[in-house]
Amino acid sequence: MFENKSLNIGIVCYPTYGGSGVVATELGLALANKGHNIHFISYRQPERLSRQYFNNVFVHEVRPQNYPLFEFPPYELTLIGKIIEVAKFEKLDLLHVHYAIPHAFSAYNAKMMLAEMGIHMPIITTLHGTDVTLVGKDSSVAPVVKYSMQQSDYLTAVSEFLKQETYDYFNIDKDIEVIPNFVDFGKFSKKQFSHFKVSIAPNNEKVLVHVSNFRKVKRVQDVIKAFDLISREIPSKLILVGDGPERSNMEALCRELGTCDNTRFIGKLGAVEDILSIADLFLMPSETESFGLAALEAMACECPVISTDVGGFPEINIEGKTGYLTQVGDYQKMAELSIKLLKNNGLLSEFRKNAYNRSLDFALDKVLPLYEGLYWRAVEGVKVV
Ligand code: GMT
Repeated sequence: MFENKSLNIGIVCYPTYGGSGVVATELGLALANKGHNIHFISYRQPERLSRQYFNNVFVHEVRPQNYPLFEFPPYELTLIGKIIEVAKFEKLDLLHVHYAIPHAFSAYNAKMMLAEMGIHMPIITTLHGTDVTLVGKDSSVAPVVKYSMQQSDYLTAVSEFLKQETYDYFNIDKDIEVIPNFVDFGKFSKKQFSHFKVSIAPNNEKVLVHVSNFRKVKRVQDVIKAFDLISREIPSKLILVGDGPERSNMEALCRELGTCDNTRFIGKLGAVEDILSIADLFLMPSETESFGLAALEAMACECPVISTDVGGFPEINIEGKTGYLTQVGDYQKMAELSIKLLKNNGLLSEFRKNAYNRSLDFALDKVLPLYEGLYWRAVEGVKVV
């Protein structure tokens, strides 16, 4: 019905290396590929946009004012101002905000001010995780988060877990649609990198990988402790991708355990898929995880996952098929299961295949129409199937 029409879509997001920032950016690029005009609004150019030029993708930076009076420059105010400017002059049809704090609140205020100017702008808020499960629960912001969610025209969550968690904690009276995160197989698929594998694992050691932003919630210490046990049984290498507040502590732990020679901290590598292509196992011991996009990307590269059994993990990682689910903090179990899998090449190949097949359920071309359908409903007030 609307196949030949394009929309002017505003996307408010964090410009981060992983998580909601990446989902927002990849979604915007996929929509741009389909002919929509995409306007990113963020405090910096989103990481994944710096690689290529797109004719119909625009970035609008939010620069909070600095004034000696402001110990904390008022980001939300500047964001509201920027949303109004972009909506008005770029004739946005809708605004999609990723991560509720403070984006949903700023979007609603902008919407109200635009209404006074006779401009209607529907708002879609996508909840990603810590905006509900961690930061959003803080009593200093919880009422504002709840209010902003209520005021959004449409609310989506990236997993059934997150939807339920939002209802349980915030007790909101609003429909939440689950639209899962997705994987772009054009980018994430197993590539032949034998030269690369040789340089990382010259003696054909097994390669274990972890990717995260090294926040406490990721429990990177469990990866390092599990690897210590695994490497005593199986010749193996550990690659840690990403960076963040816990990085120094984790390097110290490696030194303490004596595993540094077999461990590489490679920082915020852009081409994560290169590392995933040579990985035998992906470890993700998070304390909570609404979805676990990094695990899905590993599975798309035919890499099984051992994760915790919390949050949205069981919705992607199928116990005993695509990997295993362990209790939070049980790094011994994580090590035991890793050893079992890595010692049995037949089982490992079967898990690799299962992981890939499962990841197909989250292919970009399956998920993108769900967002597009929602956009048309928001704009036209009709249901598109
Ligand atoms: O994991 C983080 O700390 C970053 C966070 C974010 O919002 O950027 O990630 C959340 O959103 C991702 C994309 O939807 C999910 O894959 C992550 O599971 C989720 N993180 C948590 O729930 C801890």
